[in-house]
Amino acid sequence: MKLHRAAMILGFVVLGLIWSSVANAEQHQHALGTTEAGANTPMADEQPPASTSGGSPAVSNSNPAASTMQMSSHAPVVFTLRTGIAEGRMVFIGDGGEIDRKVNPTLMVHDGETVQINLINGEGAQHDVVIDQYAARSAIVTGKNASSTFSFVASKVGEFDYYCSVPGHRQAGMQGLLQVMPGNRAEMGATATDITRDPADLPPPIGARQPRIVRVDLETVELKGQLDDKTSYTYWTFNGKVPGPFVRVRVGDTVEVHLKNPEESLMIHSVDFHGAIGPGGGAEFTQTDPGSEAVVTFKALEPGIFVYHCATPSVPTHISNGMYGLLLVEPEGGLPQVDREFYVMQGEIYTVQPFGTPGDQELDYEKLLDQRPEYFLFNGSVGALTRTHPLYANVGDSVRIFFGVGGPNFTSSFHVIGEIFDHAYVLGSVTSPPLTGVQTVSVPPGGATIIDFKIHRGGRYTLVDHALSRLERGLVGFLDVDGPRDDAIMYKGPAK
Ligand SMILES: [Cu+2]
Repeated sequence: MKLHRAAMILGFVVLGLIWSSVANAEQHQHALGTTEAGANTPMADEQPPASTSGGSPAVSNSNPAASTMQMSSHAPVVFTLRTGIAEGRMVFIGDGGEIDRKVNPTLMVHDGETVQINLINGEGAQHDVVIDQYAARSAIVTGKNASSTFSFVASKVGEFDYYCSVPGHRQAGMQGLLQVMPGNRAEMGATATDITRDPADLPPPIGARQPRIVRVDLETVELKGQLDDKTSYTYWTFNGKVPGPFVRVRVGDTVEVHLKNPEESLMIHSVDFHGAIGPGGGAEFTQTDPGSEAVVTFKALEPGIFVYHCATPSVPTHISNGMYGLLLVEPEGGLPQVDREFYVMQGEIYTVQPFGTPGDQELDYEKLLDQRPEYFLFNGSVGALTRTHPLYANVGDSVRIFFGVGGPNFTSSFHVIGEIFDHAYVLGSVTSPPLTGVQTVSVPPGGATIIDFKIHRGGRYTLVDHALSRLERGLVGFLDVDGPRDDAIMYKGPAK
């Protein structure tokens, strides 16, 4: 009996591993597909650019990304950047096509397209071009007219910096934007908005300062948002994103909350701060009609990480639709410093149609009452933390995740595959010492935690709720770590 159960559990773990390696392979194609031609070798200096603007490049055949991706039938989108001086600054200058002669041009592509960037050295100093979030980079071009070409698949929607990584050059002006737009070129015009909160979107630590009055502006925005690639849903949000803004104060602060409900709203909304002491956590004073605004002020008496949410009946409907966020009340002096902080929240969505159905979806109130969600989500949508906003870090970084559950109903068994939490502030308490060496933390709906860990090696780490069936309903995130992928802690093969 016991053995049978163990076998079942093992089966699940193996399935999970298979899944994550499949996901890994899929998501790593852009990294593996990053190819470099031309180079910093003296020989390459004498070669002409692999391809100047616009022409059909020869590299696509040798590009593993192009041969394996579904977009392989499409020719890559080619940009040529020439290094140079403009207005006394070091810059990239567009060469040919729509970016011709533009200084640090914005490179606009669509999700899933293969992007090829040619770099030509225009004045002779050493340069390269790097896009961190795609782990994509050219070789360093040394000497005038030296060139390098690389390509990658634009598999993440958003705006990403490209820049020269030679020390000082980015600061001197060698920086521009790669803009990856959702949808492919042919079928644009979807009206759904990206409602996902970037997990890197949170205010910096407060640290040591005196208590003061902090104003918080919340707007209750109802909007049609992208639930999945081809699926939209009418979200109710704080400030247009899920979760709502990360509110950061210190113990002793006076928090003045302005809750504005726009004219266009259909519903009354409110806010209940779990970090506030008083009627309804503020909800009694903030029930707000469309077109009105309410103000409530509370003293942040207790440090900790706290959920806030809309508390207008039916409350689970408002929460499920996206109305939740985190409030961090820092203890005096702040939390121990880390290199990077992230903001992640988990929630459920209950649609009439099954998970994965394309088109505009509606709330199924029966399923909500029965606690039978179709979607489990990090930061509001399927792919929020894999396709749109994966977490990024470098080897050696210490990473902190503020993790909360909006719910409304399901406890999360939060886990990062391949890591152990060095510290876990269980149940969101920062006045008790954190636990050390924790694999998985249990976070209830309306609860939150803080975990941190140091990263020893590069690669991809996967954020999950270890109730892994939920992974098949959208609940997964990636932490991509740049840096060496091997160390003495784990390696393939026998002990050395
Ligand atoms: Cu509401």
